[in-house]
Amino acid sequence: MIYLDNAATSFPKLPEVIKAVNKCLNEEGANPGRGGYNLAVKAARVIFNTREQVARLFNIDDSANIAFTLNATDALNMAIKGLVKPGDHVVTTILEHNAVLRPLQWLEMNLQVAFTKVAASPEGYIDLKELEAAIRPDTVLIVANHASNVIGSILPIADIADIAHRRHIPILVDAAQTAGGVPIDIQATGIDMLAFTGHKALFGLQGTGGLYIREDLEVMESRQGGTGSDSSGPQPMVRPDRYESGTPNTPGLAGLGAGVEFILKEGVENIFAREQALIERLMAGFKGIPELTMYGPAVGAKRVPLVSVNLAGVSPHMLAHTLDKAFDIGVRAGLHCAPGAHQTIGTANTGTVRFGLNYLTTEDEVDAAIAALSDITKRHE
Ligand code: ALA
Repeated sequence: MIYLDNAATSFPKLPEVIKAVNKCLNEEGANPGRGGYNLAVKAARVIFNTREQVARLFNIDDSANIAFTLNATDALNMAIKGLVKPGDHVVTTILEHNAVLRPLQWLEMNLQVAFTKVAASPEGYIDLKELEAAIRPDTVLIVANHASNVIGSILPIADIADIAHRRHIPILVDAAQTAGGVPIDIQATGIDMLAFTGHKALFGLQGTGGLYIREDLEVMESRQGGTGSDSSGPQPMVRPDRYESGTPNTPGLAGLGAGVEFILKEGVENIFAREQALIERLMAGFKGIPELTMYGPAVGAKRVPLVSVNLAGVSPHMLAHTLDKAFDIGVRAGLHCAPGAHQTIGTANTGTVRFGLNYLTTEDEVDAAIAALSDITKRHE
């Protein structure tokens, strides 16, 4: 089949990733940090190595400031609920995924937290002046996605971080769609918290992700429990133990380490350039189909390798169904868990069909998607 739903999760995983998971299950499968015998030490080393690789990828000084989580949603919940207190105010954008919006809505309903969503243009960009104007004296956090999972636009997170820091407010970046595909430099941008998932552009397994928290930023842990360290007293405050109670997903993290190693070897800049070329090729082909509406930045503008479309007279679900049944092409249809992004492009009722490419997508697969769309369009004429 032709898999073009990489914005939901990358598939297939790299052979290196599968090998590392297998190796962990076969040779390193003890409980890390819960024993001094050889196998437990090997398991702990797997996790340490992955933490170090992730730190290299994002230019994080001390890998202990990275906590592994279940996914980006888990990381975002931990960051938002761990920092925001009753009565506080948060600034965010209309483009956010429910992984940001729903924790904020929960805080609004239960802890009198207020939040302001900054609007976006149909191309998926926000006005930085509007963002700055939304900051109030009680604003304690700015949360923004690095790229929209519906529109594909990339937000200027370094500029947003500058605004936040001028006002002494921390910034949390949702890098679910960018980690591994778009350069992110924590030291250069001063981003205070970065939530990432392991199973998209990092090529890891589902059930892996993480949260970077600036060393001196106080964020409450989301759960307490066994950490394998300092068993006798209350929850240890030492990082990353504070944020990682419970047995971790060691095999998943072994795979994540191999995925990040691959990315470091290829170079994020090169990955971005290839993905940019692939999505431009797809969009240039789609442009030749007048019945097709493409959303987001114009062909040639920087974006993550996804594009949402609608074909006149065909519902997104029907289009995705036809792509699957007649052409063996897998894409995501409908609403993609970011209602404000859909409002922004006028697809709140119907949704879109989203094509999600990645570094491993081939030109032939892109061309097959263009040909399939042309064919379906002709059938509906
Ligand atoms: N958040 C993922 C997506 O955009 C699952 O599809």
